[in-house]
Amino acid sequence: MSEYSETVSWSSFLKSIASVSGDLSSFTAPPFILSPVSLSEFSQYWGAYQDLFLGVAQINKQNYEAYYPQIRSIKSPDVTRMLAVLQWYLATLKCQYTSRTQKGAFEKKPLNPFLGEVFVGKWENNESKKSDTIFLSEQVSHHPPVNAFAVFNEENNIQVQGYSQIKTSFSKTLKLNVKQQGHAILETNGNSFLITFPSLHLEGMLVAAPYVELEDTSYIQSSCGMIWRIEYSGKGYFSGQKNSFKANLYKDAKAMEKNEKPIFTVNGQWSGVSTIFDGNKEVLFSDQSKHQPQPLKVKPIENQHNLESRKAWDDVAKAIELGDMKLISQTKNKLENNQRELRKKEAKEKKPWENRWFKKVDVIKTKTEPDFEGDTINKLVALAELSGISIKNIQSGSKTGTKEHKKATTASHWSFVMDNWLNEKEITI
Ligand code: HCR
Repeated sequence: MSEYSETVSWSSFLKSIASVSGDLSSFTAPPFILSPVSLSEFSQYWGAYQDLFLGVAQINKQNYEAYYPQIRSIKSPDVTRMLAVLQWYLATLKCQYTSRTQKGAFEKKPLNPFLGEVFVGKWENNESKKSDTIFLSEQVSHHPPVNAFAVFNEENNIQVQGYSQIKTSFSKTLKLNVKQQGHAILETNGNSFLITFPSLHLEGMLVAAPYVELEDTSYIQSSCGMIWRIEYSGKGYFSGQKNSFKANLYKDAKAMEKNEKPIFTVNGQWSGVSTIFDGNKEVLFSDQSKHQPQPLKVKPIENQHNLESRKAWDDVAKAIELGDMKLISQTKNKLENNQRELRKKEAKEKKPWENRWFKKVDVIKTKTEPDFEGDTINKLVALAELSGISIKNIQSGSKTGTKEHKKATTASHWSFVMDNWLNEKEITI
């Protein structure tokens, strides 16, 4: 329970959200529930655990048995890679969904990024530039809000890219439900992995301490055929603990659909400790407290471009920190009006906004044309086919057999264009 739970403002806030439906971005929240951080910063969590991320790239025939000495039945580098990808992925979940609610803090409404907003930085690994991991995030659409991201390390030959579009809705019981569209694709040394996103909801609203709980299922499909099915639950479903999950590794999607015996089962808390069944023996798989997220290095605001998130939102962020509602709306209105003017100007001049580092590719259309855009989009199509996951613009991880898949007609996806980044003249890291 937080200090706000018994205040009049929290109860009037609860009353006001009861009347909101659909898009949370159109809802004006009181200052104490506003975060000074833009949602465009959230995708940095994909790279935060540099040791685990780069570790995936270093697995080979010679060293794969040494990665998980406690697990005796690992038979190939592919299996070690699947385990390492899961371990990295679980760590990113911890960052994505719990990093703002540590030490008594609670989830707040992040700033809603404007079209073209970017957030960039790097994780420095040692002296050479090639060994730095670069992080790029770009708001590629405002209505609906879509954030695209890429995290890559040249020296280690590893990259994860993707995009997320969220849909929020409040239930009658004041639960905030969030569904995600989009995916992430991890590529390293000839291996690729399609990662779908779970649904989530906020718990703790009635006691003024909202936190994220994941729900349903997500998948990690590898180009080697193997697939992880990860099921999420809160307190009391699989166990008495919050942030619980159960992940089954199958040799392929067919074995998963037929509910065959998995190669491995991992159980536990994605924000804490998990164990793995090695034959009949249960051994430790991952302990999140043993890995620390590495902070992203971001340029000081004075050296940033006007499109860079922290510079663009600086006045609003300061007003939020002061808790000054009048100043918050003044500074926010200024930014939003500037954006409206820009859109009008673009419409008048018939020059629509051009995205910077990401390109929208229509998978259905391009599949029938010889100039199929971008290698990664090819991989997305191939991985989706292997897994039976829909390539259409519906909830992340939906299967091809569902009603939603049959009804949907579009399949456009955001893809990172490395050349655009290499030719970037204005934004620096
Ligand atoms: C739900 C959420 C906004 C969306 C955030 C997403 C789903 C965005 C994509 C990222 O890759 C993963 C991610 C992580 C965040 O945990 C999730 C946010 C948590 C809270 C925030 C709500 C909109 C906050 C609402 C606050 C209430 C009290 C009004």
